[in-house]
Amino acid sequence: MNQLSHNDPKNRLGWTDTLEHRVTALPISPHTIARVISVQRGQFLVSDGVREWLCTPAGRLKRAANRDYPVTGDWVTIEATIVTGVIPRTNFLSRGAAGSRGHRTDTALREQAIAANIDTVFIVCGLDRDFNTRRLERYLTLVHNQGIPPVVVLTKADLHDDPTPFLEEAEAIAFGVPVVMTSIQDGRGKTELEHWLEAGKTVAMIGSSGAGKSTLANLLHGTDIQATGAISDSVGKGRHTTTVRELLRMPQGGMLMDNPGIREIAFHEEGDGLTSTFADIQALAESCRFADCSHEHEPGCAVLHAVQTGELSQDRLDSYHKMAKEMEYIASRRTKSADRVEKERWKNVALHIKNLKKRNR
Ligand SMILES: Nc1nc2c(ncn2[C@@H]2O[C@H](COP(=O)(O)OP(=O)(O)OP(=O)(O)O)[C@@H](O)[C@H]2O)c(=O)[nH]1
Ligand SMILES: [Zn+2]
Repeated sequence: MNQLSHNDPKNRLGWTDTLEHRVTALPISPHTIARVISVQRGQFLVSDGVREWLCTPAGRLKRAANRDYPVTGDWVTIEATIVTGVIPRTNFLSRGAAGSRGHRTDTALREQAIAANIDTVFIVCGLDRDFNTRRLERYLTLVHNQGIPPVVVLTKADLHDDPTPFLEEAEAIAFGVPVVMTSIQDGRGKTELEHWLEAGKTVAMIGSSGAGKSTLANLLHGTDIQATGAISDSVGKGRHTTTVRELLRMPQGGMLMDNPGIREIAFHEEGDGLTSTFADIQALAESCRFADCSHEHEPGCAVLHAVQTGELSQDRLDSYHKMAKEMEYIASRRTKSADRVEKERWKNVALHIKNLKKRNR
């Protein structure tokens, strides 16, 4: 089996042994592999570790289901300036088919990949008005659901004489997920975060606008690699505060991803993210009288009891219920569309049998 060549320029972009092995199983030449740095209006900016160039997708990919269309972070096969295929992804961040939420959809619900091949997600949260534990919970659930390990990054720590209470509050929610405080003023947190950016690693950032993602990228890179809100505004770029290169090569050896699509991800998975984010409620629920207790009105509910005694905050329970409902809704939509697909299939089988009978008559 092919071993990873140490002077392969692709290594600088996060190419690994695992990918090398995956590719040796495919009928393609390894010379035509590059990584997608950004996607814009049907064009891909790709890099092979030496140079960057623009490509367009092969017709086959355009017709393919959303799932197979290349996204930022993908490793792709290329012929000249045509992207011919996507190398199987290690993982991907996704959302349900865009715009279908709350509307009638004629096609079955599809997962739409937004970014691929990510080792860690930095959940970026500013220690200003942006700090919101409910939103942090949502982000944690979201990232857990996608099966990618998160790290919580609390930016703008310099805005407080003692930011420790925020750290403690975040840690209480994050249940074992690392929480790191940073500041562009004094550079704290940088060394701790660098560990996730080692050679071969790709980190994606998620967080609201103004949370400090671009500033964090600059802090970690050591130079102004990403335009921050303030800088963009001064050159009149207005609200478009993030530049087009979505995958940045970092001096630590890894790659950092700042992709606008990731910011818009909606919940799409029922998964077990709810369980990992609300481990405290899950633990209490084991003492509920009914195994399928919804913790809303049932007698003998240990969760409601914990709210009464003050052990659990009403806010946290509300947040849990809200998220559970959202996931239930998405799961039911998924089941419905699966039912529809199944019905279609049987209709076709029935037609086929009818035709066979006709022919044999
Ligand atoms: N005091 C302080 N301000 C910060 C820090 N990090 C970011 N900011 C400020 O917060 C604002 C938003 O930061 P950005 O890095 O542009 O935020 P962003 O998440 O990239 O925003 P979008 O590009 O809109 O998604 C800017 O005015 C920054 O100067 C920090 O560590 N300390
Ligand atoms: Zn209960």
